[in-house]
Amino acid sequence: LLPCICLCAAEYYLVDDRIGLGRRFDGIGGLSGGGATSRLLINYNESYRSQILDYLFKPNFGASLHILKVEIGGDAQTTDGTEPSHMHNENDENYFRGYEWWLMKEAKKRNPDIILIGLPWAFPGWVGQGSNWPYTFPNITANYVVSWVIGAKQHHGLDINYIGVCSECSVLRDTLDRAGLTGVGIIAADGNWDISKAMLGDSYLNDAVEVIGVHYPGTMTIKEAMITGKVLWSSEDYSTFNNNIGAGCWARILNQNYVNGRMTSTISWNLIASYYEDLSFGRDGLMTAEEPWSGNYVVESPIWITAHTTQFAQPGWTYLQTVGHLKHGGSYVALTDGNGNLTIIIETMTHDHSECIRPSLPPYTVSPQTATFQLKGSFVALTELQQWYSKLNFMNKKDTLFQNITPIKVSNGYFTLQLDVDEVYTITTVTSGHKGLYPDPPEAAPFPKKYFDDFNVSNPPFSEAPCFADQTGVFEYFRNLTDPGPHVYTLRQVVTQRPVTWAYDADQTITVIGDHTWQNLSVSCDVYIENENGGVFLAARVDQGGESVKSAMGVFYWVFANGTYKVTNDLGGEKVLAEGLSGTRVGIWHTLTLTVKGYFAFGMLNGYPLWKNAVVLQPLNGWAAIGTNSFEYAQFDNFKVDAD
Ligand code: 147
Ligand code: CA
Repeated sequence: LLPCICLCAAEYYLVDDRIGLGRRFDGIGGLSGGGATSRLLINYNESYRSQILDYLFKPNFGASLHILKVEIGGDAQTTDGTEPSHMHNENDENYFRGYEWWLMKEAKKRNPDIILIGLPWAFPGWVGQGSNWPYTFPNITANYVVSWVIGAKQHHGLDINYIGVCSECSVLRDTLDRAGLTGVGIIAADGNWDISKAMLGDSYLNDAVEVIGVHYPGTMTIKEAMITGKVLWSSEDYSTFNNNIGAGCWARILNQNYVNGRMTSTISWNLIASYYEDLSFGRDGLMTAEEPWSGNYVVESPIWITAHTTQFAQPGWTYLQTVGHLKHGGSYVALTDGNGNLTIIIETMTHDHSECIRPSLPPYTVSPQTATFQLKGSFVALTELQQWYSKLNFMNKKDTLFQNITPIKVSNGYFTLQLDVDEVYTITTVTSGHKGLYPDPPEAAPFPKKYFDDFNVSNPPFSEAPCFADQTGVFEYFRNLTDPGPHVYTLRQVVTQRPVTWAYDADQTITVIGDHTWQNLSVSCDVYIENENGGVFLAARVDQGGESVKSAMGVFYWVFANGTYKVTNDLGGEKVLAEGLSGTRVGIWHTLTLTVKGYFAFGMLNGYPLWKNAVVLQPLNGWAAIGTNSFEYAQFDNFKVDAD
C-alpha cells in the first residue's frame, strides 16, 4: 500500500503545446553600469579577464547571457561611480572612452547573437541646457542618444538592438528613424508600470514603444500593461548580494517574472561586481571580480542559476501555456523552439532563502514534494530528457551547482521528480549544456601597499588609468603637447559643468583608489591647476563614494590658484583642520604629499613641510583620492602611495 500512497500524493502538471503557446522568450541579461559596475574588470590581466568574460558570455559555458545592457555614460555618479560620456561638451564627440565599448565587443566575440541595449542614467550638463532635467529639450536628448547608437556602429561595428528610457518617446522614435535606425527598439520607461497607463491613452506613445520595461517588478505586472498587448520585460532586477540568497532570488524571479508577470526577459543589475566592495551595493552582481591587482575573481552561485535557463532556451523560443506554481511552493516554466525541443525549469526557493533587495516578498511556504509531469502534444513521444540540478545549501554544506545528473526516463509521457526545497532543475531535450571550468584564479589579496602611476601611456586603448574609480567628474589620460618633458602624459579631470542627474554627485570632483582599510599612509601627487580660480586636492582615508560621495569624510589636502592651502576633514571642504598660505598658482606644477599617522596628518609642498599635526579623529580608514575644488579642468601626475 505504501508506494501507492506516495504515488497518490504526487501532484500532477501538464506540459502541452497543443492548447496554444505563450509569449516569445526574449532572453536573460546583465547590466553593466548604472554606474561604473564593471570599472575594475578591464584592469585584469588578459588571461583572467578572458576567463571571466567566458563565464559571463560564452555559450554553453557559464551564464551564457543572451543580453548585455550597458550604461550610456553621462559623466555623472550613477551608483558606484561615474561613466564618461561620448560628448563631454556640445562640440565634443569621442567613442573611445570608458569600458562599455570594449565590453560589448568582448560579449559579441563570444556570442555574435547577443542582444545589446543602451540606457542613459544621466547626461552631461549641456544636454539640459541649464536645467537639471534631460527632457526639457527632447530633440537635444534624442540626438545625443542617437549619436551614441551611430558611434557604436561606426567606430566599433556594434549594432545596438534597443535603447531604454525616453520621456518624449516619439521624438526619440522619429530621431532614430530619420537616422535610418528603424531596427532599434525603444524600451520604456525603465521605471514602474505607469507608462502602460499612459500608452493606453496615447497612440503615438504606444506606437513608439516596442517593449515595456520595468525595474524590480517583484514578479508582478498590472492589468493595463497586459491590455497594451506589448512585450513586457523586467529590464532591471536582482540587485542582491551574490551569495546563495542572491542565487535564490535570481532563480525565483527568472521563473516567476514570467509565471506571475508574463515578463519575457529579466536583466540583472548588475552583470558583474567589478567595483570596490565598499561602494554602494557591494557584490550585487552575478559574479565578483573586484581585485584586478591579484587576479582573483569568484564565479558566484547566481552564474550557475543563470545557466539553468540560458543554456537551454534561446531568444525566439516560446513559453508554453502550461507554466505555473507548484502545489507545495515553487514554480515551473516550459519553453520550446517550435521544432520539438523542450526545456522545463523548476525552482523551489523558500521565502527566506530567496528574498531580493526589493520589493518586499510576501510570506509563503515551500515543502518537499513529488511532482509528476505529463508531456503531451509535440513532446508525447519523448523517452529521455537531460537533467541539470542545483541545490543551494544554507547549513554550511556543499552546494550542488548546475550538475548534469542521470537523464530522466519518460514513460508514456510521464516522469516524476522528488523535489526538495531550494532546488533548481532543468529538464530538457537540449544536449549542449556544459559546465565550464577554468583553473582556480590566484588567491585574493589586498591592494598593493606601494603603488605608483606616472600615466605615461602614449596610446591608451581606454581612457581611464588603472584602478582609479571616478566618483564625481571624469579623469582621463591626457597628453600635453607643449610640455617640455616631465608632464607630457598626465591624468586630467575633464567635466566642467555639473551633469544632469539626480543629485548624487558631489560639488567637487573626486576619484578614489586603493584599499578601504588603509589607515596610515603617505600619498603624493604632482598637481596642475588649470582654472584661475581653481583648486585641487590629494586625500587619504576617504570613507565613502557611490551614492554617498557628497558626504565623504577623510583627510583632504587642498591647494588653490590664489596661493592658499587648506586641510579639511570632508570633501565638502567645510570642516577645516588647518589653512594658510602656500604660494600655489595656476598653470604650474606642484607636488603635494600627505601623510596620515594615527590621529595626525602632515603635509608637504614641493618636498618641503607646509603644515603639520592636523588632528584627524575620524575616519580611521579609507581610500586614497585626488580631485578638484569644482567642476574644472586640472591635471595630476606621478601619483604615489606608500601605505603601512
Ligand atoms: C536602481 C538603479 O537603476 C541602479 O543603477 C542601481 O543603483 C540599483 C541599486 O539597487 O538601483 O534604481 C532603483 C532603485 C530603487 C528602486 C528601483 C530602481 N525601487 O525602489 O523600486
Ligand atoms: Ca606622466
